[in-house]
Amino acid sequence: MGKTIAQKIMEAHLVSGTLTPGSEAALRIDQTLTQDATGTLAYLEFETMGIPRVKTELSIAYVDHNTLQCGFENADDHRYLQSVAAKYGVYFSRPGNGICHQVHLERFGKPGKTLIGSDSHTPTGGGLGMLAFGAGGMDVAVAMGGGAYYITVPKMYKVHLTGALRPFVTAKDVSLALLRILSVKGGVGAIIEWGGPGIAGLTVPERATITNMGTELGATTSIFPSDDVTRRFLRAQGREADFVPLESDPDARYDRVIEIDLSTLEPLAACPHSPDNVAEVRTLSHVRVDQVCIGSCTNSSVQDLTKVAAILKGKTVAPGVSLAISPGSRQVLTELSRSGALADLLASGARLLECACGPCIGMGLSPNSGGVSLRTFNRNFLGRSGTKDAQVYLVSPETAAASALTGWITDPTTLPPICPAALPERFCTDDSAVLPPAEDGSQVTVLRGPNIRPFPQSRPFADTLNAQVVLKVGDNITTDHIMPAGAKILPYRSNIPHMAQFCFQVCDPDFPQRARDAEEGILVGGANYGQGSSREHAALVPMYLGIRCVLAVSFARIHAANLINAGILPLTFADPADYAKIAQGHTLRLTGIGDGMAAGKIPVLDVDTGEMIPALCSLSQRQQRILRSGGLLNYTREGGQ
Ligand code: MIC
Ligand code: SF4
Repeated sequence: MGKTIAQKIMEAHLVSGTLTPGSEAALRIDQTLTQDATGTLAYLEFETMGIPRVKTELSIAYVDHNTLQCGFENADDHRYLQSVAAKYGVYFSRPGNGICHQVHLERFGKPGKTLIGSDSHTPTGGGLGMLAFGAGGMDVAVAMGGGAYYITVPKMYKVHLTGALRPFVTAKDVSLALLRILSVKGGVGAIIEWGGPGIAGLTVPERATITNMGTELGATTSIFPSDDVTRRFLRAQGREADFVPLESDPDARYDRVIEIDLSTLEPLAACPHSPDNVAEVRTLSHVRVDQVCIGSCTNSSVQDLTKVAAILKGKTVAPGVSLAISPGSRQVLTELSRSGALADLLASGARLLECACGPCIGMGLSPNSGGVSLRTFNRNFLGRSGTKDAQVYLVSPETAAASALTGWITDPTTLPPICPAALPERFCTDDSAVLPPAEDGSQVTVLRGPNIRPFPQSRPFADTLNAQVVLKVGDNITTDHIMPAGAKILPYRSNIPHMAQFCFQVCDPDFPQRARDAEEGILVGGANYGQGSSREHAALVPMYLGIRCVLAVSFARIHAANLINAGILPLTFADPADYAKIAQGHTLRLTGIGDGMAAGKIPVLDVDTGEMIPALCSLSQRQQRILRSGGLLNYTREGGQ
């Protein structure tokens, strides 16, 4: 039988297991990336493994999230990352060099290779034909040490593109069109391969916008073939030698095929507060705009910002709008300044921000109270911007620029044609902001600031658990609900005790105290619990607060893995209707946990109602062993593979 692109790459990297969908496979990982907000924990975890040097082909530590430095914490973390990278054989991308996914695409990604990154948007590399997964920091630490990455083998979906995009309709609109079809849960358990004649007209940065936003579908990852377009991109980056062709076999089988005719698409927007709440931009023309932010790992390439500059050229931003632009990388900023596009952006009244995540993760630029913010980013979860009552819409750079000029949400297809500056045949490829590791790491001292606190200890599971439901939440709870980010909290990513006071702040500010008082607790959640970020803090902090089990209707992939790694038992309702039967404050009794994990079902008694609630756990043998040890770190220390 023919194979899909992902199946070919998985087969070439298979360490153990089989590629049957639903079974567990262990994959050899060629490259890893970390960013600073998740990287500190990943390297602390790596250090506990006692391995002198990383064993991957390439490991790189980026600094792009916590660059505001309002106190000593971030700067200390940067120093820690730089020193730990130098010691253990990891390249270090300095703050200001750009957003991890953008820089990795430009300078390091290679078709056919495997990549895991401690950031959920690592699938951006799929735009280049990489098999790239977002993962928790512990999984990245294990991969750096030469260990395999374990995945539940996904189903295969194909999106078949025909036709071509009309002017001012973009890759972002393609992503939003798919989110409208599939929703934020629709990609769970699947790898999405993009193909069909329509892909020939999409550049690598456009493909990367699409694979980046595949994360919002809950997909395991997304991937494009590696073709002439890929080769041209790599040539322009001075890396043609990294090109290998990759395509699926003509008789490859897919579990689902979705057809999209690009020529029928129009500009779309994701309305508050979910990326799948999609509407046509033309239907939103009554919405007045306060802020426009252009950038993030989704839409900050030279191509994106050159088009924005062409729309803004010779015009000025509406008086009621604050327009902020964060280029994705130093390369992007350099190219904009070379072509003159930067001058056009500045002349329009745009505010230029650092090449970093910035407003996307609430690091500055929070909107005004009740403000409407148009963002070219990938997430508009409640409160993520830093202003809880802000209304955040996700749009393309073209829609963002058109709206910045009028002060209202504006369909860019109503604009006159533009002539953006031509894209360079050869990009400026100055890697001086990427520091190579020390040749002899034993001479390097790791520098730790006072904000780096010891890692919380999880406990092995007993056979019975008797604990209170300390919080019950609904569907699509994101990791931004569980462990919010933003300028006030992000500096404490290496300080779990400090972060604990903000856990579930958006849902219930009393949760941390209640959980502490209960000593051991259970969380009850709806469908798609833990969607969004890969931050393992969303598992480690609840673990620190005594949470032993999460009983939900269903889980997002990376978060379920992070719960297991943290020693928290993820259970699903055998009958989703039982979700309604359990109330916050009830006591649940789980018995026969050891045998139950092996059998895939654990009986749960609601002590308050006397009712049995059958619960399921689909855990591989390795995951059962991890939970019995009380988490991945304990398991690895005990010699587990
Ligand atoms: C995000 O976009 O939510 C983040 C911030 O990049 C996270 C990582 C983190 O929480 O540090 C992600 O996507 O994984
Ligand atoms: Fe950074 Fe935003 Fe991309 Fe996350 S989604 S990596 S915060 S730019």
